[in-house]
Amino acid sequence: MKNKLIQVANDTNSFLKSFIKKQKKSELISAMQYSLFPGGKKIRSKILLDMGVLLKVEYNILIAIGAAVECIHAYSLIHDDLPCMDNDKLRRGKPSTHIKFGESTAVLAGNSLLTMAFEILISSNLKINEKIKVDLVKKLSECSGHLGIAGGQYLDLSFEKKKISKNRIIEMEIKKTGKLFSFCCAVPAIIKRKNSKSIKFFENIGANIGLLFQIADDLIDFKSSSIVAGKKTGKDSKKGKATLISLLGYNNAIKYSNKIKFKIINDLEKYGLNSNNLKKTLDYILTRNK
Ligand code: GRG
Repeated sequence: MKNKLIQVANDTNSFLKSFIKKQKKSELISAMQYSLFPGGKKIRSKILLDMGVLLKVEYNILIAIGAAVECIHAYSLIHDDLPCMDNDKLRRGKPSTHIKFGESTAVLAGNSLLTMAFEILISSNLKINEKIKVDLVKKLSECSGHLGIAGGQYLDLSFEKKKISKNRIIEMEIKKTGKLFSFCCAVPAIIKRKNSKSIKFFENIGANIGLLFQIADDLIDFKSSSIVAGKKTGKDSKKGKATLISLLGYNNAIKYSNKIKFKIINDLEKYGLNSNNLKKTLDYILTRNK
């Protein structure tokens, strides 16, 4: 599984490097590249490819769309680390983008990565029909905005140092982290022009994968060392973050994540052996240490 993830990360990075190379140069490019590579597991691209196997979508198309997703993800990490958000100085084992380039450059590099994601989706490099591109742009903007990542981040910050119910924490985590995974899972169904019920089915699987991913991320913050994780750990409890671990406790959070994993596997049962890659990725998500 690790080799496949490395392959996907390399292919996604190659796509991004050649996409950037074809553009005119600007002063922001260094900060944008710094937050895209090296580092970053590119796990969202991997999920996209695993889901693509279920509906038999071409690899190169999925790599290009994964590259767009990774631009949004990199943008969200740059902004997440800013002093006005989580104020983190270390990311992927190196200084956060605003530490390296200054706050204003980091904000602008983040904004530019957001728009680059949409440039990729509508570019001629992506060999799919225009109507599908519009549907992808619509879905990705929905997942990134106030009903998705940005809205989830708002909730995350506003929940600090408050007693928050399980359902509200789940809502926050599904928006903040799950929505980008929902997009990845919906992509193959959008490309294959499936109906809205089927797209919703895949989005729901993505939301659960995102929830699983966020619980694993919180477990890393809880138990791992900063050196291994490549970012500061132990900060959730210091900041009074509302997480499923702070609410349920360590062991119950693990039990809950296994329940979600079982639900995802159950949902994918009809795809038989074709869902094996995804199952291995889920195991990786739960056992990873960074
Ligand atoms: C609207 C895109 C957008 C952003 C503005 C700052 C913000 C609002 C949202 C932050 C969302 C966020 C940082 C969610 C956390 C998700 C998460 C667990 C990130 C870690 O992802 P990994 O482990 O990181 O995949 P790597 O380093 O492997 O890429």
